[in-house]
Amino acid sequence: MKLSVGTILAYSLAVEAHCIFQKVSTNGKDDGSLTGIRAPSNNNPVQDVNSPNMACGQPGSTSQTILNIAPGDKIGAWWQHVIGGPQFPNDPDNPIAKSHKGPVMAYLAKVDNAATAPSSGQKWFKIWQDTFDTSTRKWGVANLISNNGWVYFDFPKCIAPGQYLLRMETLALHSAKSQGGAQFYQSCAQINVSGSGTFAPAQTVSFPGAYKANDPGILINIYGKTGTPDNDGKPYKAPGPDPITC
Ligand SMILES: [Cu+2]
Repeated sequence: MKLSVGTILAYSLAVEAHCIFQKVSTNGKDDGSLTGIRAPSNNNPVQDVNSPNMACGQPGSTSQTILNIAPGDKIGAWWQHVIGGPQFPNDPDNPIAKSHKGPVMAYLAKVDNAATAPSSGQKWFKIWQDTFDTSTRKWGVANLISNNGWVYFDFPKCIAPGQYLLRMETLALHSAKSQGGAQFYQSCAQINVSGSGTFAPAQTVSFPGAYKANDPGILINIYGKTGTPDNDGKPYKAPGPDPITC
């Protein structure tokens, strides 16, 4: 097997260059570090799609806070290399190593009490994703990096009021050509949705369960013919269901 320089570089950079979703903003207002968030305490990815940690990451920080969100709000989710931000001044791997390419996704699960509901056993539906732009050949993660770790999306207007877990996931595919090589980074935010939406998902998925180790969006060589991580400019289908439409 011939390895490209890009592939070798990606493997060697992969060791500690991970990330954690750790903060939400609502309409530009920062909700504070780990406020209303269930986040892992270290930045190691989940690599076993059958792990219970596929839901909200490895158990780490907990919060009693439930964040208030209204349908249509502009939601920000903040990813950094370690809890709190860069690992050290001028950390080149903050918010995540540039070798890491892949989609960023958001899911919701309806719960009775977002502060106490277990992360496992929930019924999830996807509300947003930033996957791969075939025209610019840019991955969702590249947009996260250029926004200093922030990803933004509009909270769907149709979501029904009540409490939810908001699962934010970054999937890094730089080592995904071997089964078990894809890196999943997810945490969950505890939210309360106001308003008068009426959306009820026709289909939901489980974590673990939604993804298979050999899904084409998970077991994939993104380096293509030239050894650059651009999927040869071909469309990329992220794992899991399509995002809902309101
Ligand atoms: Cu990593």
